[in-house]
Amino acid sequence: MDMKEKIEALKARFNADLEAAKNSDALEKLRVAYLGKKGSVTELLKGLKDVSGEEKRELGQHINSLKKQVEEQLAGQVEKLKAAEQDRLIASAEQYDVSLPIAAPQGSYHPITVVQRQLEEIFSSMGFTIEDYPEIVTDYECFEAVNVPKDHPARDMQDTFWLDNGQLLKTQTSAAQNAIMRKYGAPLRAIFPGRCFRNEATDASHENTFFQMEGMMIDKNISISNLIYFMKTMLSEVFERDIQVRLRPGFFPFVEPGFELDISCLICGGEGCPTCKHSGWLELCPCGMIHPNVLREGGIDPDEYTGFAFGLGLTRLAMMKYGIKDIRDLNSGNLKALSQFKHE
Ligand code: FA5
Repeated sequence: MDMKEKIEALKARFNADLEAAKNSDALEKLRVAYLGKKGSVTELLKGLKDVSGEEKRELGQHINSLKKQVEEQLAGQVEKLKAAEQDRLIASAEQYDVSLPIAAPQGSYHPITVVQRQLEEIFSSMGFTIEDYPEIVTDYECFEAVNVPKDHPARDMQDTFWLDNGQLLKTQTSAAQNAIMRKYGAPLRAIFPGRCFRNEATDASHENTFFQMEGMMIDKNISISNLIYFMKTMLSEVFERDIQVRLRPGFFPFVEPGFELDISCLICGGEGCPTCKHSGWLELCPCGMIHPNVLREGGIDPDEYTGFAFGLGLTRLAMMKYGIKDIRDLNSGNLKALSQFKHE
């Protein structure tokens, strides 16, 4: 067989081989068999060295055009296979309708959030601003600025969690009083809800992590009557009914005089239960007239201004409003318990 016949035979064989190659592995083998170092086309080109003159030029052209044809056909076939593979993947992909409505269960706000928002609305309608404050504070903010010097026995009532740098997790929202007085000066009306932390032995009404909402009103001639009016308005709006309240003397170093405002336990109707420690009453909102030392430390002249402050137990208020018997359910993250209190 002369060279020309060999070229034609190779062409025919390649076409048949290409027809038979059904995947990319087979195509790669074909490429090596024809165009590789020892491939058939490469061998033909090598054979040209034994041919001379005009015939060499003519055969060279034939072999090169065969080489080009092999390269192009192989590349074309690779593309075809890729497209077919894509079509196959698309056809086998899971089909879904993006316009279908999703029937996922709807969540709801936590009972404490609901009560907090309700209180924020009540107090902002009475001209109070709503303030945010950090949970990690200094000893000065939490105690000294509110008339609880180092070594004061009142500190024993509020053991907390201390950081290595001397800061602490705030035990009471009163920790923000000083900064807010310094921020606004007098007159001022502000509420500041926040999470508080105490090293507590937990029970049905005590958690180590709970919410309070502090409020302050400072102006000329503010008296206990103003305090009682705001407390009554707030409670009647929250509970949307008459509830029994009692005010008794209470000691807090940052108020003088100080009171404990208790509400009749709504879990047992005042009969006595574990939530109210069988007393029929629940401590809800300590309050009082701001101590002159606290006003002075906040940059406000106590001879010119007076004010009241209160520290509402927001978590306990939520318990009373929704009849939650055990405070520990609120932080449990237990959806079975919490989803009973569905709210928009
Ligand atoms: C205080 O924290 C004062 N800072 C409140 C205050 C502010 C008084 C301004 C006067 C003027 P007390 O430790 O009693 O006070 O806490 C206030 C309320 O927070 C309590 O009545 C109670 O409702 C709630 N509370 C306190 N400790 C816990 C606890 N461990 N778990 C749940 N609620 C708590």
